[in-house]
Amino acid sequence: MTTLEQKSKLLSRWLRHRPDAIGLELDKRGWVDVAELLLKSADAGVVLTQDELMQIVVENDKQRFSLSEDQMRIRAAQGHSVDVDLKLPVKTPPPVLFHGTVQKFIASIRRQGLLPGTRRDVHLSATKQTAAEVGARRGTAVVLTVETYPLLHDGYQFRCAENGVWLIPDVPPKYLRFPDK
Ligand code: HQG
Repeated sequence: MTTLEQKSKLLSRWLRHRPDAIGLELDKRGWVDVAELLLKSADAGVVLTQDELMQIVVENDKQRFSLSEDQMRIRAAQGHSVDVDLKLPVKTPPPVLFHGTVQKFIASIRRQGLLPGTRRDVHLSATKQTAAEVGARRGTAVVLTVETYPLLHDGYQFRCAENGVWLIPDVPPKYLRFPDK
């Protein structure tokens, strides 16, 4: 049996990275029809009811999924590797944001700055705590500080996903503050 948590992880995978795994096509803003998603999921052997889907959307710890206003379509709020443009509005960030990572990436980040890797954007967190949790997925977290004013001053644009994750295409090293030790 597939648990609700497993179904939620599959949804993340399909809506961010591998829609093709169940024959889905995201539109250019990342949306799919809920009805089509439920059908294709069942065809792929994962029975997901409308109620379960709504429960996943509402209860998801990081609010990873967004529903359209009419609730007919769903998309991942952020974290895509597939080519979508969510058209999130540009937004002024708080003066300081944080990025959680691990020591083994630090030398490379000092050289290249923060790069999005396989995702479409670099993810920044509004609190140190959240950044520490993001870093801790990979080991002992190292939290970098990003002063946003110099980036804004130099023309960088920030967007904020519906779940509060801040997105920026990249952050060159000169805008990053590394922990002392
Ligand atoms: C690192 C999770 C070497 C970067 C989280 C990170 C987040 C570099 C990794 C969301 C680098 C990319 C995103 C450079 C960045 N050289 N390494 N120049 N620039 N990195 O998973 O930010 O559970 O794509 O520090 O909570 O860790 O999936 O990004 O360690 O919100 O919903 O390269 O994923 O949310 O890793 O995490 P990721 P992330 P979900």
